[in-house]
Amino acid sequence: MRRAEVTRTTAETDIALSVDLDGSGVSTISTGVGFLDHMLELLSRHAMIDMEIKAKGDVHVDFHHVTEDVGIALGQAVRKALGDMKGLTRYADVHMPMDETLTRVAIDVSGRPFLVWRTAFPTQKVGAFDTELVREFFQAFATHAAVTLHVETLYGANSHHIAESCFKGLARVLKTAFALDPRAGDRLPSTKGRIGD
Ligand SMILES: [Mn+2]
Repeated sequence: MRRAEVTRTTAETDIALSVDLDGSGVSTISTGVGFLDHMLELLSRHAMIDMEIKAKGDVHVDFHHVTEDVGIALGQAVRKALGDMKGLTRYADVHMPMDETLTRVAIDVSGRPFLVWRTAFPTQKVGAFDTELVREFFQAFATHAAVTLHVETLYGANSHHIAESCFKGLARVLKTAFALDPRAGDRLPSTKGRIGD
């Protein structure tokens, strides 16, 4: 059972979240931030990871804390759910189109947190959401899931499309990299015999 729950409470946010890596992409998501809910729903659907996420944040300040903290909690839950990583596919990459936008996402479920971010947004906001928070989410997720993640938008003109291509790209690399490879059996995907350091 590759499932995990995380609760995380600070003075800024209160988050309860669960994931099932072997789900069918069903989610119940409520963060108080419409655009973030939209991104997390499509992340769940295209990663085929079931997600329940309830988050309350200090959204009267702005959406920064809740976006970053959901990224932290989701990363922690995913890392927990991955367990011993035996038989894991580990690597994946995708070119994700979204109308005029094309974003490339590559992952190594390495146990080593790293984010390379080469994505810029033509506008400061999508609706009420600050586009710079997309990077904050990815940074928090990569750090706490302990994955090496490269995101590069090759071209694109619409901020909503650019954000969506990043999240859908993440979804598809998680789906592939988290899949168990039947030929690997219970071996770790590392000639070193361990993942993480
Ligand atoms: Mn959309």
